[in-house]
Amino acid sequence: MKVDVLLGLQWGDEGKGKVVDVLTPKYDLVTRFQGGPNAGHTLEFAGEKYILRSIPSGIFQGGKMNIIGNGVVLDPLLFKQEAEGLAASGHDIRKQLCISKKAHLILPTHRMLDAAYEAAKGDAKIGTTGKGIGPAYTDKVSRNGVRVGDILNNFPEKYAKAKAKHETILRALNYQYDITKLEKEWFEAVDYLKQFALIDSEHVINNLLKEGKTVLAEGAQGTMLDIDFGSYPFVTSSNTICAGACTGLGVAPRRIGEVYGIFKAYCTRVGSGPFPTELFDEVGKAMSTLGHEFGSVTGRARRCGWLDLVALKYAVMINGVTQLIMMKSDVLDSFDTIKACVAYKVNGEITAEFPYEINEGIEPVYEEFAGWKTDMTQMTSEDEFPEEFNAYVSFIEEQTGVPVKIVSVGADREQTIIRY
Ligand code: 2SA
Ligand code: MG
Repeated sequence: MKVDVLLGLQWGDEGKGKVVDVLTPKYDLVTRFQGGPNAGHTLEFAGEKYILRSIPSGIFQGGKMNIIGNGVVLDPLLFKQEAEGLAASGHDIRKQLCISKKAHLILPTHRMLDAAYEAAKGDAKIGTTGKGIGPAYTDKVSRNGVRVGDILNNFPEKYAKAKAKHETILRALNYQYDITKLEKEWFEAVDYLKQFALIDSEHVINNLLKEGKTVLAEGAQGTMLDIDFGSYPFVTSSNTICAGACTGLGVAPRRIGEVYGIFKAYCTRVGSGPFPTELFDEVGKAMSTLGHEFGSVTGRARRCGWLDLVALKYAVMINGVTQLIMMKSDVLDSFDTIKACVAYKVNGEITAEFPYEINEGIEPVYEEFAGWKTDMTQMTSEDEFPEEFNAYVSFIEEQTGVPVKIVSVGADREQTIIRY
């Protein structure tokens, strides 16, 4: 069997959590392959709202197995809080969730380093989530990391060694901090982690595939935040693209099946960095208000703008997307006109190819569409879709060369329409 991959095609917050939750009934196993508690996947069903950060979104589906893969960076404390929160609402996940021994740990000092590096950047801040993601991946790549499997033996020694290195850097940056309380709670959380199955996940996943089981890999953040292909340096520190599922789980490229690409009918971005179609007017404000565009983890207001097809086509290419999933079109239900960026004007020249660098000089070139001006939130079939809406969707399909298979018209699990 194959691993199907579900990814965000924009700057994150496309609504991946909701879609994984809708798709999981089809899969035997749901996995996370990169990122960490910088993610905030929101799921709403049966009148309840849950936000997942490190735990895969398949956790609510009838006792299915979920795996946190080797490509993830895990903060035991935030993980414990997340798991305990779920337990308090009646979801004991201990039997369902396994964690790769090769996943790297986020130490308390990683969070301090994240803050210290951001402070040192002054005006050039990335606007990170402050969860220690960058420093944890830095240690992984520089071969100084501590892994989940390390908690099983000689852990205090390994921890002390890593911490000492961090302290040297923090001192050099003249960063003041006190982690006494945080460290104590963090160590309690490391103990808590031992209740879970800590596994060699690459073997488990490949064996399940051999047995004919189906696997879904759930991406976090989005393609435009990818460490290689995103708007560097305003990116996260992992490969958020499809290839990241291979390295972050230990599955071969030929094992990848469907690639579901999720995008919003418009665009949002949190944190700093270029955003060519960003709107600073009433239209942008309307998107923000109607779409409740605030970060699910940090609560930060998301910047809003029109759909950027230059970036979307790039994301489709890099990921080999086979099916598109359009989210939050209901936010545009009342708009008179809808726009989509089809090219950039760079120094007077028009290009439809995503450039090396996006800077302030870039001007989006728009195609305009008549708004559908219809409340679509109660629709249950594509037969009910207004003509204007179909025109917008068809245009996206033409531009990207990929069918839009699912349209989401509201936050609830039920408000999801599968097309043809
Ligand atoms: P980091 O913390 O090192 O990964 O930050 C680097 C950049 O990546 C962006 N980033 C995100 N952007 C959108 N959503 C993210 N997850 C949370 C969510 C965000 C939140 O899903 O709601 O709650 O604010 C996410 N994670 C990282 C970040 O803004 C930086 O630009
Ligand atoms: Mg999110």
